[in-house]
Amino acid sequence: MSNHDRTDDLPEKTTETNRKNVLYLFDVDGTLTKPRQVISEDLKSFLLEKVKPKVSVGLVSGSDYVKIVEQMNGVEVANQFDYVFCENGVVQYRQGKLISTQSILNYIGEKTLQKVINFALGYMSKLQLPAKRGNFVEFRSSMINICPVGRSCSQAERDEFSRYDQEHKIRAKFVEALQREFDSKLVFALGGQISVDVFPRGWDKTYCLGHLETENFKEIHFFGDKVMPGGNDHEIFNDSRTVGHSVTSPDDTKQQLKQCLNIE
Ligand code: M1P
Repeated sequence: MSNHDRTDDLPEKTTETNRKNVLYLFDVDGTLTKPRQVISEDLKSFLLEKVKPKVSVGLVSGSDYVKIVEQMNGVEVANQFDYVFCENGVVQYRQGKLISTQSILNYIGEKTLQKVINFALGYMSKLQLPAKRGNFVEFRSSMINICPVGRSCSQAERDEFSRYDQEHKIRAKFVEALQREFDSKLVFALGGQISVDVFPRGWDKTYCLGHLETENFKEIHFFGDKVMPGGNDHEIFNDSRTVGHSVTSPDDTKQQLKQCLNIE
């Protein structure tokens, strides 16, 4: 599915492929990899050997650089993408070099930051879940990631929380409580499977599009799985500067790429 319907002037398929004027931008978790897992050898080769010769390629994720590199199975692979936008593009890398970064701490200040962290820890302390582990608040350059099960959970505990969350709407209710407590300068978005990302309004994935303004792409295609309202791909998927493609898994991403670029 694509957001083509809302933008009749933008083609769903890339008609004239050209590395210089077409960019394909990919979310990572759920789009190129299973949540927090490493990209498959098959999809990696497909992207770098079949897609990249036709169009420029970039990554945009809520995760930080270290995690993106891990999920691309190493820095050599990550560096082959023309753009690596970490933390929604607030932290930007090209060919392994840090190009720009911003700080949520400078932006909102220590006092507000602590209010958010204290409220979140208080709220989470009252939750009874199938499991609770460690690292409930992860501080990043551009965002705070809050995780009720704790980011140090195992893969099995992550999957268990995800199922429990789908049934009991733990994170959705948490987001509502955060939104009631804090003003609209902050956004609370469902991160991936187990967490909530907190960042200043405007620092969602559309942030990276600002970095691309001077690159003069004729088309920017975005592929993501969390395109529903409240999902962290929603804004960029619906942005008028992109042709959005909604995918359901890494396999679906590959199928859609084959169609868009007429690759066998
Ligand atoms: O998909 C990107 C998200 O990946 C992680 O989410 P989770 O651990 O909840 O699956 C986090 O890094 C999150 O910040 C990020 O948006």
